[in-house]
Amino acid sequence: MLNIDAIYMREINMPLAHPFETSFGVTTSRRILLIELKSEGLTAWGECVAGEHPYFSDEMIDTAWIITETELAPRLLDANLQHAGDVPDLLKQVRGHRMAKAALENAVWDLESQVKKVSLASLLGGSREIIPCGVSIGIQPTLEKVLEKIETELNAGYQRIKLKCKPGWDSHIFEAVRKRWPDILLSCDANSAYRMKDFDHIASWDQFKLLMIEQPLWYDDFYFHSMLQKRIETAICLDESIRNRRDALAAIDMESCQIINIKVGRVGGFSEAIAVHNAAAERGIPVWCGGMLETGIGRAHNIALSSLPNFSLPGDVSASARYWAQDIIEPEVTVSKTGEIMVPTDIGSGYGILRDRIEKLTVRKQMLRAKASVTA
Ligand code: OSB
Ligand code: MG
Repeated sequence: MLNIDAIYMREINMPLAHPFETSFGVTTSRRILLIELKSEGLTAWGECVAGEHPYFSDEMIDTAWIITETELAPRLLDANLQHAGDVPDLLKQVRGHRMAKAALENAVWDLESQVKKVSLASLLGGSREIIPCGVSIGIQPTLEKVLEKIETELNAGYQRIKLKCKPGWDSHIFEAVRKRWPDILLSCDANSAYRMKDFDHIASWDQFKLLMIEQPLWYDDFYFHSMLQKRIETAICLDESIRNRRDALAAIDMESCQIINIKVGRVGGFSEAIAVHNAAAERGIPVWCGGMLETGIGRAHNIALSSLPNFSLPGDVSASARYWAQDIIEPEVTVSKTGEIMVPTDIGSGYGILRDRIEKLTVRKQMLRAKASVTA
């Protein structure tokens, strides 16, 4: 039913409209691996969210490229797939490389939604018609600049402001923001920049009434986050630590977090993202959809995922124009004055792909075909 005739791998290079700084570094331009599946006249797309460097995760675009080319794509091309949900089983012999796997699996979900003539959101089990949106604001050169950025995003309607933080860029920023906006939904994301010696310091942020503190400690930790959570009132949200459903169960059971950020690439694809979503929902833990500076292809997939019922907090899924001078989809993703994105109801992802523009941005390309496919 889902026979893949060919897989095109492409690297595109796209400069960001604004540099994005986190506790692990600055990104000014993205190198992105796109997956294009060809199946019986249909075309489906996936985006790999692995970064330029292995800083957020141990994957990067170059490892994703080689593992896709040599291990993952051949398995997909040889398979007799009935359902996109069968992809994880097909790829499970390969350990890790979840972002590379997700790009392929998500493209198969896109394909299946086209074959079944339903929206991607409904195929995933989504029910929301609109999704609430927040923004992630990188570390800025000055306090004035961060206040300016927040003002712009609040005026645009965004419902939640998340500030990237690190030692030296934290309390005085939160204090200034809270002084000016006492009541906004405000959170922070440390991307693992703190250690046990910082527990008292982090506890002092309770006064700022943050909605959550995202991934304050080690990227692979549950135990010390649970120790920290016992010491503070503010909810901890885990991002990097949650690789799959079992991690979510462990983190919830150990009380390492009260909120989970779901990134479809980080957990290895839509199947696992849905599993994490469901595990959290059954245990009363709210989730929200994280972002990885995606182009419109990954962004459209994030929107579809965010339509599932337990995505009850505003996500990091925001307008195309915040990232790109021009996106590679049409229409671009826009956010309403009330900080919401309409979930498309059209067949597939609901966005058109600007193929000519992608072609212009392409710096390398590779076509892979099924071994069994015989050309007459
Ligand atoms: O930790 O959420 C993160 C971007 C790159 C890597 C990690 C993260 C982020 C963001 C940006 O916070 C979210 C976005 O796409 O706007
Ligand atoms: Mg994060």
